Amino acid sequence: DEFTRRNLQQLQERTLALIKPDGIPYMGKIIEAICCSGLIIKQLRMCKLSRGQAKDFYKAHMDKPFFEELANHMSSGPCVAMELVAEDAIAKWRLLLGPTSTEVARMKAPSSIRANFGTDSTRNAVHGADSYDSARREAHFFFADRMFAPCAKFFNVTLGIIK
Ligand code: IDP
Repeated sequence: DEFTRRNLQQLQERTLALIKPDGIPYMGKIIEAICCSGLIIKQLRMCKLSRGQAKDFYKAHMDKPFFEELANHMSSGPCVAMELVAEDAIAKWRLLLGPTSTEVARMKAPSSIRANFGTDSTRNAVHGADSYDSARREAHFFFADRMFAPCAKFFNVTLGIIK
């Protein structure tokens, strides 16, 4: 019935997580924090974004004063993209990563990933989709070729450059 369907859907909510170039030195600790929090890594892929791809990923911020700096940062080194699955995965991952600004994160969420591994407002170690629609768009951005990969049966770990 509808109730069961909704619950099953919620149990399997998916989100997109990204370790940004400045977070790469801490990727082991970040992945450990993800695994300890009850989020399941369904897919994981390391890639280096071009400047164009970084701008496309963050196109919602095109008009912001920090857009160029953000695109430069996101294309300055490799990223690790992960598709995470859990009940309430979107909210769970946003809570674990913490507020956007590292300074605010250190004050308000001292145990968050950004508080621990961020540097400033741009270099804040990780990204998380903030809604169902952005989760879907961003998962497609990094895993377009694997959107219908079976869950739980096998886990896809790919090392490569997205085309
Ligand atoms: P979020 O990553 O916490 O969702 P958004 O407002 O969506 O925050 O911003 C996207 C990214 O743009 C941030 O993660 C950060 O890297 C960068 N950014 C956001 N606000 C600022 C700012 O005021 N100065 C510099 N960079 C910023």
